[in-house]
Amino acid sequence: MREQLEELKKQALIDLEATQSIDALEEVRVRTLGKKGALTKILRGLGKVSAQERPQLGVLANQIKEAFNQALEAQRSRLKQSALASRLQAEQLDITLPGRERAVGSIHPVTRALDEITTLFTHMGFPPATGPEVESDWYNFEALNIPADHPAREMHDTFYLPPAFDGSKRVLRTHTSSVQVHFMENRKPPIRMIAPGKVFRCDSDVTHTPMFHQVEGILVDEGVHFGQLKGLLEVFLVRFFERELPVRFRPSFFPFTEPSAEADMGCLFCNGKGCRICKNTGWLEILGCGMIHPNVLDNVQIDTELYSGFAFGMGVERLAMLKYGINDLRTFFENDIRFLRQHATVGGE
Ligand code: 2NM
Repeated sequence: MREQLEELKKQALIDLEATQSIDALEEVRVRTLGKKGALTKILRGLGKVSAQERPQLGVLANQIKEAFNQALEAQRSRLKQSALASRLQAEQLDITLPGRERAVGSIHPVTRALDEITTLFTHMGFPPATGPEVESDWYNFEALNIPADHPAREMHDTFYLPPAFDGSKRVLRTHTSSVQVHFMENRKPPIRMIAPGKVFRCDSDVTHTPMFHQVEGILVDEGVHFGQLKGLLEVFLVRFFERELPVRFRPSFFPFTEPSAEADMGCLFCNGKGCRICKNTGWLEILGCGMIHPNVLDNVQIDTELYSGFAFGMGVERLAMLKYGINDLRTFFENDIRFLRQHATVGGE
């Protein structure tokens, strides 16, 4: 019995030490000290041992049980330790690695130019108004002194839409002047506003896109004259381009203004000396303007005996190209993310 116990102890301790996992450890424990375990059987069998041998064997069996339990717990904590160590190794996290960079959006240069133009005119008393992009013949043409048979209609290559339910013609607006017609017909002078927005012309080549942006403005009041218009536009151009600039006005023609003019500004790239950009003239054509034609004021029930008005209009893409140094109109609409990144600004500058 004694030898049996010693042998059991020896084997159990060897088995314990050989375990590689908590499961294997548990298996050894059950085999030794479980209900049907080897040591349990011996302990139960003590009853049959002679009264003389029983105390000594009992003490020995309990010592073995104690030693086994101690070795079991020691092995359990070793296994736990090494399981933790290998988890720490496998799940290692380098907290000194730089964070993953996130893409941040930026404002499209056309939107930026539109916003800047709108802000400058708002500060000078010309707040923005909007109107529909799908227009009737009246608002896009007739009210603006452009009759059906007039050659000026061919100045704009119009996108025609299917007629409205009442059979009336519909077009995509070819200029934002239509917004000004809506605005004037509901108001009495003094009237001051700008109309920033998209316009559409059936034209597409290196310097034309079928959709582009305009800002047009009007002032209607008593005694409005061309000198005020010149002053306003000169101040606007100096502020928009953030530098002193010469500005000149040349006679021109628009059906909705009389007289009409085009404004040029000194070339930004050669300071008027002449270069490729200004085609050696020293000047850049920048906007159109004039005194609102009396027929237009009549069409919106504004008394031309009492009131006069000026109007101006500019292409936003052209201004954006000059200000931000963009040399190809098409890059605005190609949606190449590299173009946006190249022109991205930080902190709203
Ligand atoms: C331009 C040039 C000249 C213009 C005229 C009007 C209105 F509605 F009052 F008749 N709005 N905008 C105008 C005048 C626009 O753009 C080159």
